[in-house]
Amino acid sequence: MMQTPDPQLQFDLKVADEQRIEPKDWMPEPYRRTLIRQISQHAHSEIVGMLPEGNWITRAPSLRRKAVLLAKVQDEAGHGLYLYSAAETLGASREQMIADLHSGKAKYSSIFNYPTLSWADMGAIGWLVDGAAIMNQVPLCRTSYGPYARAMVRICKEESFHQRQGYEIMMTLANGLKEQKDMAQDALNRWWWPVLMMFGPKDDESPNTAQSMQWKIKRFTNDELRQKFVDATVPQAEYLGLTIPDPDLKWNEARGHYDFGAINWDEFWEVVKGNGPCNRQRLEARQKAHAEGEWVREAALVYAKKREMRDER
Ligand code: FAQ
Repeated sequence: MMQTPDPQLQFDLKVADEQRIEPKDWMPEPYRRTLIRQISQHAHSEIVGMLPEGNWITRAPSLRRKAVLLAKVQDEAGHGLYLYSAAETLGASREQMIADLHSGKAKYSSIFNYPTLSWADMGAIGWLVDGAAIMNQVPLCRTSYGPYARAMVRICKEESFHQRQGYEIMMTLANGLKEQKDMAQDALNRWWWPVLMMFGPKDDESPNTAQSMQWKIKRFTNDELRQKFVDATVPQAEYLGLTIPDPDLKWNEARGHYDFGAINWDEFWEVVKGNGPCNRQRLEARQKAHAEGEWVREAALVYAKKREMRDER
């Protein structure tokens, strides 16, 4: 690669050459800000995303299901922590990121503002929400910022286990009693459209996509990933014998893709603005957990000081 004293040119050449940008490299300020925004919102999504499923840990129908769900929710906590650490390498402080989540300033994924009403929702979340997350996150393993790309490799491996465990719940319900199959269908009916919204606004209404694609932070646009998800998921629903709640869903031979119906973008923006069915409840749960964890943070600080004093001696 050409060596140049111009840092902007050096950065552009590195990105063009598929090299990773590392924390100590020079980077344009808007690139840093975009990454902090996306990575911290991604971290918040993992942490808030523990709540809808955490709601079912005590009510899982068997010991095996409980152990699996517990492991999944713990993985999500881990993902949040790697992602906060990745954002910290860009100069963001953990305290500030968390304060922004708690004040409602920072966004997190719209999907986690919907309620989990039945056990079948654990199946639908694993199958569809984790399925959508993988579709979006596998390309992020090749994102241009090194620490984010490396965090995504492990996260994607765990997400694929999450997706399989959800699909397995759906298979059990879909092949069970009529009541169980109805529960699975009801969960699919309620989660399908919010899951399509997870990919973000349509490309022509997505202010960040063009620049993020140019910087190779994003590798596909929101609409491209949404289409890939629909194409991959329709045969999975057919295998389950369940019906996707979209009368306009139809294979388009000429495009080689499924056509699908219109997404309710008014609903999406309402949820993003804080007016979804569970936004308030989710934020309150996080604020409460943070306040109740105060003593842990205090104890950790005192302990770190003690060790420092001991090491000085
Ligand atoms: N919800 O210009 P764009 C998981 C905002 S998976 C809320 O298109 P961008 C795993 C967007 O921030 C879920 N807000 O933005 C799990 C922007 O506002 P801002 C998390 C949304 O960044 C599974 C504005 O709309 N995954 O947690 C949403 O280029 C099961 C305009 O949008 C990630 O975060 C939305 N759905 O593209 C855990 C993946 N969509 O920030 C537990 C990484 C858009 O300018 C259980 N993130 N907005 O104020 C990304 O790939 C991107 O950030 C997108 C949005 C694709 C989400």
